[in-house]
Amino acid sequence: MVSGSDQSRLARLRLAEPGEFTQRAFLNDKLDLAQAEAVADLIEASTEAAARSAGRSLSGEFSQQIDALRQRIVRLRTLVEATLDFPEEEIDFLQQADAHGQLAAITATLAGVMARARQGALLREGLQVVLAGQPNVGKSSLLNALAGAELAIVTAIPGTTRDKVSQTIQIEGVPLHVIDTAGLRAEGETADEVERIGIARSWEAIAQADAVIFLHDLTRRGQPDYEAAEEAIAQRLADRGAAGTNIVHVHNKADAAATHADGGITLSARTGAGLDALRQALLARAGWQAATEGVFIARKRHLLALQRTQAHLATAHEQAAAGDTALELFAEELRLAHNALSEITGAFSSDDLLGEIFGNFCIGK
Ligand SMILES: Nc1nc2c(ncn2[C@@H]2O[C@H](COP(=O)(O)OP(=O)(O)OP(=O)(O)O)[C@@H](O)[C@H]2O)c(=O)[nH]1
Ligand SMILES: [Mg+2]
Repeated sequence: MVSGSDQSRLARLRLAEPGEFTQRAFLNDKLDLAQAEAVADLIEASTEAAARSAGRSLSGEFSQQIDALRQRIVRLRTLVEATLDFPEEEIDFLQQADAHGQLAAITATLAGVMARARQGALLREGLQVVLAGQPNVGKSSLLNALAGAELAIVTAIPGTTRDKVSQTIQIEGVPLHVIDTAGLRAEGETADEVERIGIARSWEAIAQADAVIFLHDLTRRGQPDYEAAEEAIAQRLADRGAAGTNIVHVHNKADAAATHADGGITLSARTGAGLDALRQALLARAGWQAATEGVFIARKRHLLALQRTQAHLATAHEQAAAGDTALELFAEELRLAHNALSEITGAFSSDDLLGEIFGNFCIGK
C-alpha cells in the first residue's frame, strides 16, 4: 500500500528525458561530450567491434588524444600571441621555439587521430551496398549467400525481385547494409507496372549507395541481348559521375560457365566459391584497414571537426610561410583550429549542439 505522504512524494516524480542521466554526467563534468556520445554508440552498436571501440571512446581514450592535441595547439598559440605583443623580437622568438616544427608535428599527430576516427566512423555507420544488375543474374542468390540465410526469393524467372530486400551483414565487425533490388531492364521492356516501380527504386538505391556491386552472369556472356543491356546499364552507371568509382564488378555463376571474365571478381553465389574475395574487396572499398590498432568510435560530427581543424592548421602553415606580416593571420588560424578541436569534447560548443546530441538518446539513459 502507498500511504498518503508517499503518494505526494510520488506525484513529484517524473520520467527521465532522453539522455538525461548522461547529460547530467556531462554537465557535472563526469564525462566529456565525446564520452557522452559513446554511451549512446555503445547502446546502439550493431557489431562487437563497434561496441569495443565505443567502450574505448567511453573510457576517454579518444578524448585524451584530442586533449593532448589541444594542449599542443594552446602552447603554440600562447607563443604566437606573446610574440604579437613584442613585435620587435618576433622572428627570433618564433625561430627559437621552432614554431614551424611544432605546427608540423601537431599536423602529423592530427592525421593519425583522423585515420583512427575514420575507422571508428566506419564501424558505427557501416556501408550501404547495393546489388545491381540485369534480371536473373543472381542478385538475390548473392544476398542470401552473403547473409547465410534465405532472405530473398530466388527463382529462374527474370523479374522475381520487385521490392528492395535489405540485410545488414558484418564483415570483420564492419556493418554492411546490403540491398537487393529489382533487376534492371530498359524502359519499355517491362510490361509490368510493379516491376517498373521496382526498377525506379533500384536506381534510387544505387544513387544513395556507398558501393554498388554490378553483378554479371557468366553463362550469358556473348549473347547479343544480354551484352546490349550490360552496355546500357554501364552507361547509366557512368552517367552518375564521380560515384562511378564505387562500382565493384562481380561475375556470377562461375560454377556453370566455361568462360571467365577478366577483371573484377568471379564467384558462384550457388557454391560460395569466391565470396571471400568479394568480402575483402568490399572492406577495401570501404577503406577498412584491419591492422589499425585501438580504433575508437567516432561520429560524422567528430570527423567534420577534425577536418576543419586540419584545414585551419594547413592555412596557418601557409600564413607562417608567407613571412612576418602574416603573424596575426597565423594566430587567427590557430585560434580557429583550437575551437574546431574543442567542439569534439564539448570544451567549446553551442546549446543547439548539446540539445541535438542528448535528444537522440533513448529515454532513461
Ligand atoms: N549455376 C548457378 N546458378 C545461379 C547462381 N546464382 C544464381 N543462380 C540461378 O539464377 C537464377 C536467378 O537467380 P536470382 O538470385 O533470383 O537472380 P536475381 O538477379 O535476383 O533475379 P531478379 O530478382 O529477377 O532480378 C536462379 O535460378 C538461381 O538459382 C550461381 O552462382 N550459379
Ligand atoms: Mg532477385
